[in-house]
Amino acid sequence: MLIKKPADIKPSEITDYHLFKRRREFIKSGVGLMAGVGAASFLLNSPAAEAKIKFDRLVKSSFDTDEDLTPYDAVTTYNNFYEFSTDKRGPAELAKDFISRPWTIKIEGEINKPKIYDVDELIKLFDLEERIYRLRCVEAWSMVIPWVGFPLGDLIKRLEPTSRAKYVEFETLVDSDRMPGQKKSLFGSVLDWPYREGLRIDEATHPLAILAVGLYGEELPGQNGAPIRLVVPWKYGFKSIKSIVKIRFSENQPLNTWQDQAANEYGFYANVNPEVNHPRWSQARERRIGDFLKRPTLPFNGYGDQVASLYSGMDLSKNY
Ligand SMILES: Nc1nc2c(c(=O)[nH]1)N[C@H]1C(S)=C(S)[C@@H](COP(=O)(O)O)O[C@H]1N2
Ligand SMILES: [Mo]
Repeated sequence: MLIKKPADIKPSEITDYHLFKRRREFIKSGVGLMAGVGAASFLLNSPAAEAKIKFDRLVKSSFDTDEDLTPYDAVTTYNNFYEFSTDKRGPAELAKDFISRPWTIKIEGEINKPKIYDVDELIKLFDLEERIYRLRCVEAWSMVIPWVGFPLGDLIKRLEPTSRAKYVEFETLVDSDRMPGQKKSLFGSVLDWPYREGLRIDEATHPLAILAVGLYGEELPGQNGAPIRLVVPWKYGFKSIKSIVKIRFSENQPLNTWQDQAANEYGFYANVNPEVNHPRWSQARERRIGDFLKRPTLPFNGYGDQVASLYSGMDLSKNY
């Protein structure tokens, strides 16, 4: 992967390059030979036929870990994504052809600049970085993933939150035709859709929190939350909500899906805490996907130096 320093790359250059690559691959696939398809228009045309976007020129983040990466195949075939399946092997099959364009994200609430963004417009606005983060799931497994994304805080700054903006809420798409796990069965719904998550505003603006649009230098596969998802590396994976269509700024603490589902098992904060057990299993150890032996789980998933100060004075065994 060709990595340039931030100073070497103008945002406009990155954008044009993305669109160019996308168009070129689209044409290469043969479908684009229908002639005269411009970069902008083909984005709206037959998205399923498009080749994957590749992000070749990425600013390298300073937050990386040097741990071994979890192989691409593992990252993209062992997933939690209840909109598709409750089986960890299910989303890879059921979401692989997920159509993620066109895609808009409605941003509203306690901000001076409410707006509906097209996801490609967001990709154009911010310098994308490659960031290697751990994602640790509540079910006691973890992965090390090279995400492609931009700091959520950079977007928040642009939206100009009001003084009443204490929390940020996120929602996933509801569309049972495209997300078959949302269909009702005889037993009702698996979850109360839309899937929702929330962060306190200081957590949301912490430089570690990103909106990811890719992994391993390519656009996000459907099963990993295409086209845009949250990655909050110091929290359990369930905080990292996928396929986001709405972001709302609010004064009151929002209810998140898992809290709503089982308040005794999942709290609002969801900081990785090896000392607080999940009621049904221990949180003390985890299996890095691909490893045979489990390893001890670190507080804040190993990001304590960066984020512990956000919670000073809070009893994290109560605010779990
Ligand atoms: N919309 C939505 N987002 C979601 C989930 C989900 O079911 N639906 N699962 C969460 C959980 S529990 C985990 S562990 C991570 C898994 O992310 P991955 O499949 O990319 O590893 O996604 C999180 N984001
Ligand atoms: Mo999870």
